[in-house]
Amino acid sequence: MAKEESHASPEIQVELYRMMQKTRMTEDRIIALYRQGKIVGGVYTGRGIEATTVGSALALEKEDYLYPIHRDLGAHLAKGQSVLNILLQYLGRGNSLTKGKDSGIHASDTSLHIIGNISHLGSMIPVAVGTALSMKMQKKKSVALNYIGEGGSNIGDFHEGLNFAAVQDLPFILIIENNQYAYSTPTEKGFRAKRLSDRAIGYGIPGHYIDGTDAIAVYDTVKKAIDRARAGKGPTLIETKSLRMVGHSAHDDASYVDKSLIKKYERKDPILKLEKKLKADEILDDDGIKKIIDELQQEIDDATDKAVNSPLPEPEWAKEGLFAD
Ligand SMILES: Cc1ncc(C[n+]2csc(CCOP(=O)(O)OP(=O)(O)O)c2C)c(N)n1
Repeated sequence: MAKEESHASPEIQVELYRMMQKTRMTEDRIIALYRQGKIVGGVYTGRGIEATTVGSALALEKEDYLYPIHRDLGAHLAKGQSVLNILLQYLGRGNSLTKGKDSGIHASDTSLHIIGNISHLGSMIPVAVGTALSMKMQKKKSVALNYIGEGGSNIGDFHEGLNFAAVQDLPFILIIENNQYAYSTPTEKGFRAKRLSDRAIGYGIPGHYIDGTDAIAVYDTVKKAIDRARAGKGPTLIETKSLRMVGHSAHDDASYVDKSLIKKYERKDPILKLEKKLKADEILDDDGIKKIIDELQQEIDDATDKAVNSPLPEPEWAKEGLFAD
């Protein structure tokens, strides 16, 4: 069968590369701030899954809704969030998105149509499906894109949310980030299915299993699912296979992960993979790559200075903004 033509123009490929670098460099800065004792709370990073988070969120339009989870910094950035807002949030500053009330990237930004997650895995699936229902009822063309880990995909909300989205033909896309470990639990202890994307058959919707380290494959598959959703044809389930290259969070050394598996995935690094392709296709050369990295470094350094020097919230703010008006 002939390979379908990619939606990822050279400009989009460069943007995928830039956003993945931005994600990794920002996470490296967050880890440094954590080790300096400046960040309290968990730091859950997505090293190794950037192609999934960036490749998917970059396929969305401004009016679409993003429902990222704990490891999806790349999705926040690709949907337009600034490095400054992310650092303010991690540092718990008074001018951060949650005004210091929540940690990590548990943060919404309705101006960007980003709805942050709460800790409880799976709980955001029915919420995102609710947004998709609202879009359908209002006859709007926006879609809702949501993520879940392979571990989180065993939660009951996964079934209820996806089944409802399927029977209602809702514009909903669910990505299962299969990064092979749910904290320290390997996939063979989590499910018997060969592929989690096969669960789509049970809901009567399309399911795709793709390489989660290939940003272009992710972008194209999500674009296809978006087109289907906008055409009123309903949801799509996508499983992206990658490896969480670091511990569950910054306090975890991942000593339970087989070293040969890490070595194997180091060779599949999503950033290096795309860099190689861009060079081979003469879309970017070493100078172009250096320019991207230098500009990102400057942006991250400036944002760090600003965020570290921003004030903490006032104690009395703790009671504010807890309930909807
Ligand atoms: C319902 C629920 N159970 C347990 C947790 C604690 N917890 C947070 S992340 C995590 C691992 C989740 O693994 P997975 O869903 O595969 O996502 P990953 O962290 O690998 O990206 C666990 C157990 C939680 N937040 N919510």
